[in-house]
Amino acid sequence: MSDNRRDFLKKGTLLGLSGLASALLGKDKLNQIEEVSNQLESVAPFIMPKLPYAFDALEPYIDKQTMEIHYTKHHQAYVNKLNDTPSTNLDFGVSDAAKCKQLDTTSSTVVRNNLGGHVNHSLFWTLLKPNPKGEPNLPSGELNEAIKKNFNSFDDFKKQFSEAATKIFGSGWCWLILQDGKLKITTTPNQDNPYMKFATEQGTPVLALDIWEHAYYLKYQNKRVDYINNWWNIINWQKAEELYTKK
Ligand code: MN3
Repeated sequence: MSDNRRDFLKKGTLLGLSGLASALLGKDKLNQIEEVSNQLESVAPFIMPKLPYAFDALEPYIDKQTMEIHYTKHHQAYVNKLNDTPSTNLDFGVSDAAKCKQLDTTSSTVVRNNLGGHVNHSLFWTLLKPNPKGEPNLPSGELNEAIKKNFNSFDDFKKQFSEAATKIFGSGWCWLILQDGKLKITTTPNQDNPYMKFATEQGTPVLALDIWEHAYYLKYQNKRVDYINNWWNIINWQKAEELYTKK
């Protein structure tokens, strides 16, 4: 949901509540409620996105317990931490992804890690989709053409992406990004992402793969390669295509 739409809905809800409160409590109470709601909005501007499927929907590739902990504990913690961090010096009138572009090397590490964590996971969830029968899962359309143009073939792309993801030392993310009209594979450490100015490669993410151990350890333990190989079955190529064609 866009920030504008989210704001609109939030304000709509508050107006509805205010109207009810006004009828029940009178105008003074209404003003108090408005004041409290404005304060709430200013201290808690980051919101968890709804997971677009059930925790067990990505089985057998990503198990239910991993998904539940990943979403309700890890992602929620990034959002909570962000909302608990005062005075972030961010311009809040833009999307969360655009807020990442405002960061520089002098920015607070807490904001960098948790804003990155929030944006990366929000993207990651939408780039996954259930495939319980293990049907072939390949890109199509413009994105497929661009992959072939930039990497020779889908198989070459898959190999290069998997290698880059396998080689990440410690925790990080593997990305397919669009940079000056070209597709590129890149990685970031920790919760950095290619929106950030100080990333090795900057661009618009088209695919995102979480390589933190919390994303796979319960099911795969040290076998990161198996997690990566299985991830190809549950990529939401339709969403990737959307990100690519939006450019
Ligand atoms: Mn994660």
